[in-house]
Amino acid sequence: MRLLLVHPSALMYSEIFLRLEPLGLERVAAAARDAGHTVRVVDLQVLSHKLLDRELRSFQPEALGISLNYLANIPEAIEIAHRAKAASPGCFVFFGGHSVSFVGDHVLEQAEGAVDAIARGEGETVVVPLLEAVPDDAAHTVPGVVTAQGRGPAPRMLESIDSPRPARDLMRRRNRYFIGELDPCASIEFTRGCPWDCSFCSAWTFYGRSYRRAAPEAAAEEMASIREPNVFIVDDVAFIKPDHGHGIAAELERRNIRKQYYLETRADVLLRNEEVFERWTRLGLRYMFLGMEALDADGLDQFRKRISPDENFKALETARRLGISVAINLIVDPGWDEEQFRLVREFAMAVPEIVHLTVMTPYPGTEVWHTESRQLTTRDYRLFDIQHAVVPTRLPLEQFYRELVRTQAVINRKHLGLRTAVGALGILGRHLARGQTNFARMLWKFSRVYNANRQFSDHARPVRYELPLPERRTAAPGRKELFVHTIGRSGSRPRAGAGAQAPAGGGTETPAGGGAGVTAGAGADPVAGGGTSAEPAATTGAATETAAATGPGTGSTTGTGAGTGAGAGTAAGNSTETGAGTGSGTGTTTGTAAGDGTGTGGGAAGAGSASGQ
Ligand code: B12
Ligand code: SF4
Repeated sequence: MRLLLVHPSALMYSEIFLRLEPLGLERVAAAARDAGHTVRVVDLQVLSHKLLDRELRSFQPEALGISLNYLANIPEAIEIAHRAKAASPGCFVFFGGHSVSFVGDHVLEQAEGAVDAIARGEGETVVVPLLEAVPDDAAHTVPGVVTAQGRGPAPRMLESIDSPRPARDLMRRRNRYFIGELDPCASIEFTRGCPWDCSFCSAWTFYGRSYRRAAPEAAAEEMASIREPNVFIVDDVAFIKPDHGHGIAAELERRNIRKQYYLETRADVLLRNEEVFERWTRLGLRYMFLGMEALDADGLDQFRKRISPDENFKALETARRLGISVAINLIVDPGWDEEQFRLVREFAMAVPEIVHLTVMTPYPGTEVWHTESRQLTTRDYRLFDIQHAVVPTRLPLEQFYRELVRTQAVINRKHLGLRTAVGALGILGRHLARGQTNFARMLWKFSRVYNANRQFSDHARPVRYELPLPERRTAAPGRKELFVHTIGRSGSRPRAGAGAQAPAGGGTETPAGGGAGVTAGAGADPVAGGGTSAEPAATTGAATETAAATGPGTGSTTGTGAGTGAGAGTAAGNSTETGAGTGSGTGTTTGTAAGDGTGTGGGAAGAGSASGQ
């Protein structure tokens, strides 16, 4: 089949700081191509809508797949779907990706027939069965697929993220992908999923709280195949498991691969695994993004970051010592007043790091989507880009944006101040000499992109496509209700011996176990690989939460195991938590740990269970 895959245009942020290759779409493209389909990709971050229209006419795709990791791109994608149907009425149009997986039914309705199917969850496992089902009009029977006729079984997860390798060769104008001064820049994935459970984030809910790792040899082979001198590591939290970080480093050293790297991680992971990061600086690690989110303990607790301000600040010192440039993210609450903005400006000026601000936004698929008590002031998809306020602001909206932009401008001036500008000129010269203009454009674009009037007037645009309304809850919904992937990998059965415990509520959690399971055979713990660990579950709170899993399952990446696991704990707050899991099966590369929890106040009660293979 002729398949055209499209990534929508860049959003606000990407106009200025970064624009990166759509790795997920490239992997979907690779899976389809490996199965014999003829595949083309158009990335509208770097190519024009005109070119897309030409491609629709000349390639005459039989199927069109659009990537929707970002809610804000949904209106654009629906419009492309309408254009595609007009250009070739027989073309089967489907959407896939992170965000659309949470609002699939709704988007189908809004598209009024222009979209035939939504593929929820990971694209590599769904694309081929979906294309095969199209001629028989059986798309609605495929796992993960939702159509107007009905929905297939739960989406399937990849056995191993080692393959398919992204079809980078299908991308045009790769030189336009960059992040800051890493220009041009490719992307790579070492791990998939996040074991934490921050309340504002959907990274963990999408993958059902699972966590998978690429084999170090496969990761290094892929790195060797990348032409760009700079690489962005897309993992939500890089180097959670030190053995994995060291393993890939060793393979890169063996192959003598040197590039410059940018990654995202957590402060506690940096502190715990400093030696891994130190080793990576020798391989070229230059930049790091730390989602600090809040400066105070209350804010961190509210987001369930499970970290303390002290750890955050210590991590900054560690990064400075290692010579890694850090960008920090802070979440701006729409309830902030002038004083709170002033405090952030003061902080931003006092530290050498780059400070990014994002506006607290309840997203479908997150806990805050259900629990945020403030009503949405808009349901315009385009404003859900974490640069706009979508719940009431304490300051008048216009003034809120003025404070936000003023704060961003102060931070920006700090980095484009005289000293930095002189430094930047050197970098600029080198980039321009190689014909790379992304970094140069970034330097001039700030005031056009970050503009209070522009942001305010965005709210007055006519709205055609709107988000569904959240179902209001008084307590956080059960975890599994939020998950896109719930049953583990393809054809999986309940996993051996994992009394997996989903951390919830305040307190400390000490999971330990040996059933076959999460990546390296840990019973349940999201962060430690070897079967035992102690992981702080939250920074404050009186609750204590314990979990234990036992079982004779082997924990290696290829082992088999069977066993039973049980976790039980009591929380001294308002909660009790118990977990139990039984099962048998084969542990391959990963397992899925999932816990049910409904919480009241500072705690949670629920059944921890684990599924996988
Ligand atoms: C890397 C990343 C980026 C990169 C690269 C983006 C790009 N061009 O692809 C950068 C840094 C640029 C970025 C920017 C932003 N990001 Co971002 N990003 C991520 C991150 C960490 C990983 C994405 C990734 O590459 N994963 C690896 C690949 C292999 O997986 P994947 O892309 O999800 O693709 C798989 C499936 O989604 C699916 N799939 C994807 N496309 C398609 C298409 C079809 C047809 C099908 C069938 C399937 C399918 O199959 C793929 C393979 O399994 C995710 C978090 C996460 N874990 O998903 C956040 C995430 C997607 N980003 C988020 C946000 C908010 C943003 C920003 C808006 C704000 C910001 N944080 O700066 C900007 C705007 C981006 C833009 N479009 O302009 C949110 C999305 C929220 C939402 N509901 O809209 C996420 C979920 C993070 C979070 N904590 O909540 N991001
Ligand atoms: S640690 Fe990061 S990726 Fe993981 S749940 Fe929290 S915010 Fe999301």
